[in-house]
Amino acid sequence: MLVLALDPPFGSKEENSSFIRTVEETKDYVLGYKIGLPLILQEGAGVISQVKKISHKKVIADLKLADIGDIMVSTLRKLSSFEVDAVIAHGFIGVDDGIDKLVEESRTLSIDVIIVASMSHKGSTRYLDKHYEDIVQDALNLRVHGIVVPATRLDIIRKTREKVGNKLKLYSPGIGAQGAMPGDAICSGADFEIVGRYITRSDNPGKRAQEIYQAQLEKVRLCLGSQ
Ligand code: BMP
Repeated sequence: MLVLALDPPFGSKEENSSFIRTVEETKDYVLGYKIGLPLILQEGAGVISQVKKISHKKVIADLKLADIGDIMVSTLRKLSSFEVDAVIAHGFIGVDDGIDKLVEESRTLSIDVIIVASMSHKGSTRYLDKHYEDIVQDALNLRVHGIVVPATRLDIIRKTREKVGNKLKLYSPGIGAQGAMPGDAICSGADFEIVGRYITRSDNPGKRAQEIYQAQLEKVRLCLGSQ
């Protein structure tokens, strides 16, 4: 249920740490890792296969792809050499000659595509959320693996789950540093909660990840019990 966003820096200000230690200490509590531009720019793209090798968990490359189809295909091919399991792409760029090409190539390379439908920051309401329903429909039509919906706005998660049934996996960021509580997104219909700084900036990331995992389990037990 927990995906750890590996964004640097690691550890608190007092105690600087490394992504390696964070992965080693958290791998028993997470289902996978999300690696974005900050860590790739810091360590190089080889960090993707390195995290996979240390953790034996799924790795999602979060480059929020938002280009013409051919260029996203070229990026995807490069990422495949680092054994990435999934990539995150923006849905707002549209399907024709865009996401359709990415999805077609992803099938050849056996890489999952996760499409951003709505984001966790406030600004998402200004443009992105106005097209959120169309983006979800595109994701359904393309039969991609999943979409990103915000843990900071649980009504969107509920609405999305109602619409997509079990056809898409829902990934929800916004827990901890952005204010959402562990377990609430899952109780609203998400499959995975993405947590970053609340764990990565802790001096004891393993303990933090375990606490979040336990909090998720408790909350889910309560919400499933009340159904
Ligand atoms: P944190 O828990 O530290 O706020 O990190 C959240 C992670 O999820 C970051 O890696 C961020 O890029 C990502 N994310 C997000 O916060 N909101 C979104 O809508 C989409 C994201 O990918």
